[in-house]
Amino acid sequence: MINFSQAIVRTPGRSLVSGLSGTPGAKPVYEKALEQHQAYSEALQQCGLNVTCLPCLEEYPDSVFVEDAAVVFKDLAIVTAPGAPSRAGEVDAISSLLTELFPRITQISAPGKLDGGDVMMTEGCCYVGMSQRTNKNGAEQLFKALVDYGFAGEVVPVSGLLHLKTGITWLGEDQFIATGIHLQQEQFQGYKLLEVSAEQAGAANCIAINDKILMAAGFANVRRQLETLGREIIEVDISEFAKIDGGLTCLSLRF
Ligand code: CIR
Repeated sequence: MINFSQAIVRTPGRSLVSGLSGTPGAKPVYEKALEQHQAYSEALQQCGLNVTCLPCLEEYPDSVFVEDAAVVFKDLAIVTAPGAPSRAGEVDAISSLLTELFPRITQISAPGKLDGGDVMMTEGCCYVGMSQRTNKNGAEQLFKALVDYGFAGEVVPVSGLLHLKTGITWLGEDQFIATGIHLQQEQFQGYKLLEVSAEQAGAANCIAINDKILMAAGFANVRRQLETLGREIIEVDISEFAKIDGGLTCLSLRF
């Protein structure tokens, strides 16, 4: 079981419609995104989390994806160095809250680049995706920061998807849910992999919290498979965020 008690989210601004997207012309409908964001926060509360909601930042269209700006674990917050130039300033906007909440704080610095969406932490291992947004130097800085916490560090190739956790997420113990190249990667053989087809790839980004699993709405086949794990499944509609490549994990920091 993955135990958390707190989450941080950020209200989307109207500028969300100009968020970075791999799909040309994809534009979230702002009012719908606001409703979905509210429902997402409520789902986190339903999982037992106390949710802190930060105000929107119109100058950063992608700032609703708070997961990319920091990695948090126990008493440590690591402020990242987002790989997209338009997102670089998001880290300053979250640092002061992190300083209040976490006794230890550190920062990934140039030439390191790291998006939180590329960081998947399991019980003893911190996997970092080598996506377009994250580089080896960024991963090494993160591994160094986590050494005191007993984590092994491993880099994982990412291809065809935005971040590592777009394609694979940890559901606790020896269970992952994955799609695409992650199904074949050597690192994950020997674990239980719940297989998601390329057509359903949006379902590979789940959040296991306490005794529940949050999944993106609209993937009935994957839901049936998840149900076999014996945990309560909560579906959350994030269609507006998915238009600009956002998944469930990227909308919050959980600790
Ligand atoms: C971006 O391209 O940066 C945003 N439009 C989506 C970020 C999604 N973040 C994540 O998966 N961790």
